[in-house]
Amino acid sequence: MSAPQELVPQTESIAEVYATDDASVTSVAPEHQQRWNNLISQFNKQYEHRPDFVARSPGRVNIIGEHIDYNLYDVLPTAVSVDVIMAVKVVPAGSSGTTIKIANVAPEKFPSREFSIPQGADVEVDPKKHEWVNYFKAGMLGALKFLRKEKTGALVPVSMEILVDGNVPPGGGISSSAAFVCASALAVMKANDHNISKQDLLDLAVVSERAVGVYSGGFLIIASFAPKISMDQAASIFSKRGYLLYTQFFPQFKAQHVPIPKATDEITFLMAQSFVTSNKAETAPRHYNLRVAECTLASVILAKKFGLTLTKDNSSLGYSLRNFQQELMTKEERLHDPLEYQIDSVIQAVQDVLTQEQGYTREEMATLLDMTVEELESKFLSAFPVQAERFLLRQRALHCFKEARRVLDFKACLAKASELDDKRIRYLGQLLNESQESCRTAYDCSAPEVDEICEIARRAGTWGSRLTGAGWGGCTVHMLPQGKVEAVTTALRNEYYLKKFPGISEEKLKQAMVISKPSNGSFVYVDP
Ligand code: NG1
Ligand code: MG
Repeated sequence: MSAPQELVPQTESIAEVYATDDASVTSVAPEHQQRWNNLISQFNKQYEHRPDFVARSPGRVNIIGEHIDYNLYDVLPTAVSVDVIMAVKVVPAGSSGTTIKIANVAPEKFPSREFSIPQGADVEVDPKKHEWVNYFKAGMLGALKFLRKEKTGALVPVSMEILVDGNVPPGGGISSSAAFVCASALAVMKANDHNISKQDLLDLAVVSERAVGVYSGGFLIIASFAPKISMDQAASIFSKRGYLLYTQFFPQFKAQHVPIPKATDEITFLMAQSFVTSNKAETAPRHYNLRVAECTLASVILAKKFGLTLTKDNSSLGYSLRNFQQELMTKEERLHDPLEYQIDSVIQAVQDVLTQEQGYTREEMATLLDMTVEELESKFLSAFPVQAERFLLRQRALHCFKEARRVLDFKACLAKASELDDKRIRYLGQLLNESQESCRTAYDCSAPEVDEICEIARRAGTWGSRLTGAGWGGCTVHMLPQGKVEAVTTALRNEYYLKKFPGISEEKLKQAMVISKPSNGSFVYVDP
């Protein structure tokens, strides 16, 4: 018998956990109790009274399904144990408006800030100024917009005193930004006495995070070009301890908790940073943005070749590979063929139609689409900066379809039994390794350092190792038996971190590797 895969109740409110609850349901992992206690006592010192509640949202790791969320294909992320916790005391708003005092447990890195919001005004976020409080402001902006829509009459947001502790390694594939924005939005909702549903928190957090895009030369370089509903926030909000979050975006957002069955040797996930980060503002036009554009162009060119008309969808530029799949299938096939078969058909379609290994120029794509180069550029290459001579449509589309298939295979394998035998575990590992190989070759989003980390880790005993997040450096994820954690982390320490960064501090090494079981999503802890 396999464990049930539960559909996530999207309208359910964010859980509220009470200080009096039994420790096993409080969701605060015992190993984090110290950090929570410290947050409360530091709050006491800073503001001279106790907080009313703590809002919390975790980072996330994508286990499999890379660079396919913006093609509206299903992904399998989960929340991790590192998170942002935010202690809050509500202060009735004064006549002059709302005042926010926000401090961090590490004030030398994240200095305290105080700002006011005049009555009826929006929170102002200046994305050109890189400031840690921008993430809070972004969450607050979304939350207040939401509250204004909900409430009749004028909204007078309460003032807040806040102390933050975040231990999600920043800038590295674990979505510290989503954790921060979700926790902030949740804190503002709770402070203003609104029990928000998971779905509403998701919708507003996705929009919020766009307020902290990365700007360069006056252009918004990175906002979320991911779907309008993003995997990052979904995983941070909806995840459940012990489960992966099977997240679907097409035709609309839906999520399901997929249990990880027992195995003889307990399955563990390890995240390891490469510490090579490309400057996203600089590289996005050649990396992330370009991939989004390539996939969109592949979708519309495929559709054109098959004489199909795509209806606009929820993806960043309105046309996704999932959308093409939908249109290519006959009604019969859509109804009766398992998704796996349907994906096999689109893979064949790409192989037949997008034959140019060397990629496509703007002129070639315009000809294929019966439009001028100017039209092509204004339609597909102007929403955000993209730099490329050639667009590798074949390779990108093949990666996406095959990765989408791997997600389904991974999920199906988890669902097959309540206990995973060796053969199945090895199969899951193989899917992860294939994902990495495809990211490296077809999608060209790995980095030599990432490949090296994966090789070292596999040699030391992981079942599967791959990049996670956007790539081009960044973070890796590994599936391994609990019994191999010591061997793998030691190998990475000696063969990667100490070798590549001699003199690396212990603190940095501690941040380098995070061992995590799939964890709970957002919740509010009341009366700590
Ligand atoms: P990271 O690099 O972890 O922020 C990004 C996207 C995801 C997804 C992955 C690639 C944002 C905020 N997140 O993740 O939605 O597309 O890349 O799978 O852009
Ligand atoms: Mg992010």
